[in-house]
Amino acid sequence: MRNTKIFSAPLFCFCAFMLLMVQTSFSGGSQVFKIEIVNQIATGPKVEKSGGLEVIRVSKGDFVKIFWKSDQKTELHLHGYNIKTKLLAAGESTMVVEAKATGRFSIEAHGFGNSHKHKTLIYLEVLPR
Ligand SMILES: [Cu+2]
Repeated sequence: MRNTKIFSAPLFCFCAFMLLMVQTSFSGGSQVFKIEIVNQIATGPKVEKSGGLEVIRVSKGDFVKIFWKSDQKTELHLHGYNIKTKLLAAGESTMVVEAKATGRFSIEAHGFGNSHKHKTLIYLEVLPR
């Protein structure tokens, strides 16, 4: 019984902190995208085509979750935000972005398989509210 008292205070603090975090990060909308990369081409529902490449379009303040799936091993790099996500062949990964900065940011593959060539796959476009 003594142990429960010791653990309840930090747990309460942690929960209160998480609740605060969730509230602040959800000040915008919550956006979920599922992107599949096949033969080094990224597509998915809810993406738009602009300037020859697909675009993930969100608004400033949005909490963006991108679920990635790829047929080849690669490392994704969201420029500007500088977020990197590793993907295994036939694997899935999640990229989480708090869309604080507006603009168009390229999401590059830093090599596919054993190649190290960089290739822009898709853009993240953050529009002002
Ligand atoms: Cu890069």
